[in-house]
Amino acid sequence: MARISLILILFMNTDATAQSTFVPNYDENKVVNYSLPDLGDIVGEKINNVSQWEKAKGKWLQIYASEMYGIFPSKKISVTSKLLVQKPILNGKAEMNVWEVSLAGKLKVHLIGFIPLGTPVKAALLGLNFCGINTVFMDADIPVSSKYVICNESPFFNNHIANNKAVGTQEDKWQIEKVINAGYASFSVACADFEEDFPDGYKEGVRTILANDLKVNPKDWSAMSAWAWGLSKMLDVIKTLPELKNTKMILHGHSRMGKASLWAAANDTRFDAVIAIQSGEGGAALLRRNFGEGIEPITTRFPHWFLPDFAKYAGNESTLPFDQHILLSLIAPRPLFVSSALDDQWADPKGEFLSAKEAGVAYQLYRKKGITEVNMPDTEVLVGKNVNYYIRKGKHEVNALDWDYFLKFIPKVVSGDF
Ligand code: GTR
Repeated sequence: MARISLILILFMNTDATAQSTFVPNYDENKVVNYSLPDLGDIVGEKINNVSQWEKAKGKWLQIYASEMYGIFPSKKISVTSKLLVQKPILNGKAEMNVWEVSLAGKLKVHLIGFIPLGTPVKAALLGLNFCGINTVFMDADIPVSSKYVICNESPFFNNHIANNKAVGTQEDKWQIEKVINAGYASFSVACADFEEDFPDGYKEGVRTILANDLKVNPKDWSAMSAWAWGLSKMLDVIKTLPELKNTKMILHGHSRMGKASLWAAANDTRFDAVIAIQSGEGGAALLRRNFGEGIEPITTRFPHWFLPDFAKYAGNESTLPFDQHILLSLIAPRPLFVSSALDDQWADPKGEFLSAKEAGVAYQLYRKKGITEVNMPDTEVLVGKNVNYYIRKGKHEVNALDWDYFLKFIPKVVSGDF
């Protein structure tokens, strides 16, 4: 196990900004006993109904903002868009659009949207991508990002900057054709357009450029909040498209983007559902479980993802006012899908399952069912009602099989029939 841990640490540190000496635990017998905060802890009373919970929700959001993710700005700014590319794709089954979106007239981001043609759009998906919009689909007309992106594989990227060859390199993760065939639109934006993913990234991102417009000090929020807030701004644009006005909007995100998606949906109730894929530590997984990644390595390697002060909970997880089942509860009663991968023990699949299961308490307040299974399901068995959970064999990635499961969930989001 020690050797596996060492290999894992070395592997996981490939995109690290600082080295952590942390040794992850992968032994279920060594998980400490913990008790989880109750939904009502924040208001000092037992929550018995939706109106009590709706009041407590605001307080939980505040405490997440002050202790972990930082502020999710609420001040309205101007969001305008200009269409740069519009063309039919996939033999006319869909239309590809690329917009240049201007935030407060100061910061430009690129949003790509694939919209089914000749059929009403059943639902729309939105997700942050890691490496630029041209990586999600193979089409040379998609602008190439000039930002520092997370990918760095040669010959597609040099020093984390994409070149023309990067086009379509992440298309397996997005499965645009599968999504279009199912009747859904798919939108994507690069996290780097809001903040590049390194500690000083905030200096040229929304936190700095829009500090006066949003009336928030850059230090009072984090990269995670910047990405989550960026999703909300993209929703402002999508909501102006006539063919999408009344469709359900489903957020999805993998790993660090899964964390950002959960935080976005907790704050912005216009998102009708969330698919959090292997979101792990700082996402769906319980923070109190000392299994896989912990607060120490995540805050050492990625100090910009959360408020600096969040690091004080490393080794002191029991003093956290919340745990991540509360974050998931903040999404109730909207449908939620938590997905894991067996070889992705770093993200603590069991911690993701237990958190999703515990969030069911909030769903019950709305007379919605969560996960009734006591134990983790076998691989490739979808469990739960309004909260779904699934784990598949294999590694930390999003693949075609994952999408098959997401495409079982989305029709239920559309019909409300769980
Ligand atoms: C890892 C990090 C995880 C996860 C992952 C990813 O290095 O430790 O929390 O976010 O990156 O985003 O792929």
